Amino acid sequence: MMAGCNSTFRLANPYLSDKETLYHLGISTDDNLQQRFGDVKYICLGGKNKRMENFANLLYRDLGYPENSEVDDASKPKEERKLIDITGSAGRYSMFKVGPVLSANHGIGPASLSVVLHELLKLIHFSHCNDVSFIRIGTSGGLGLEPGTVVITDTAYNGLLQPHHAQVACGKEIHYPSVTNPDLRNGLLKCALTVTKQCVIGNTLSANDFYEEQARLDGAFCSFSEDEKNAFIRRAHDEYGVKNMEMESTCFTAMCLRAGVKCGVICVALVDRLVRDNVTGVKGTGVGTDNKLKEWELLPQVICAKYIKEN
Ligand code: R2B
Ligand code: URA
Repeated sequence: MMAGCNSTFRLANPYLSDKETLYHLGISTDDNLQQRFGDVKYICLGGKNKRMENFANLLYRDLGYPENSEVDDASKPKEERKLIDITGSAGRYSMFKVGPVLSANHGIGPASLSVVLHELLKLIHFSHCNDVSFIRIGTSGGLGLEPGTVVITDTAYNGLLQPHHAQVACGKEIHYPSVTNPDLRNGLLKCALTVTKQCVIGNTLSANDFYEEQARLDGAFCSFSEDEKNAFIRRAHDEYGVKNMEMESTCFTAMCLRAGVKCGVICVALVDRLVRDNVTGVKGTGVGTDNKLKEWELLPQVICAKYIKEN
């Protein structure tokens, strides 16, 4: 379990063999992993497959169409090559390789995220990568922030406002710390401030669901009053320094820390949860400016691409 700057990344699991299938990624150890992925330095993850495909295309252009990308036809002129989805027929996630970067989606919540993260960590283990950083670029609900504000996570708190990820294994719960890497988060902040003034570092509440655990009144069920909701969100903000809420950062940071890889989380806030529940800027909701969502979703991508280019 170590990943020093110049040492090859190794997972400590003694049960791993030399022959493994990364089932949900549609890859196995027979697929020339070291040759194809040994140069990977960044693994960028976000919820939606389309967003991560767009991010890969943005990066492909920004990095000047690097040769060590996985494309449809390397005999075509660079600008005409199309990035391919490496996960092929597995059908669960999408993943693209652009130079030293993998861009993949993780779906919604820790269950979906943890599956892809296990397999990505195994991928960099079998590929003998070194010095890999993991960055989540996502969306969130802000607390006391203008929609469109970028939040870079310091510590991730679970829905009970505890600063750890609770992993259940063999009927027992084990708590793992859930903090981002200080150098990575400060580097992301520095970069973000060159893109937008609306950017903060803060703690993130990472819930197991979008509705009740994020204290929304507008789910199919609601077990609390509006006063209880407001008191909870206020407490998270005032006592725990929570700036945003999403659904993956405790699991993400905890798994990265356990593996010994650097991690950062950069999310845009789509709604101020001190004001309302429903996400603003979405066509048809009548709240905020229609179609702002696309513009806001681009912010973490642009910042992350810039960070990668400059580091
Ligand atoms: C943010 O947005 C998703 C829910 O809409 C979830 O994946 C998250 O963390
Ligand atoms: N994603 C979340 O998990 N919560 C929000 O409020 C917005 C996006």
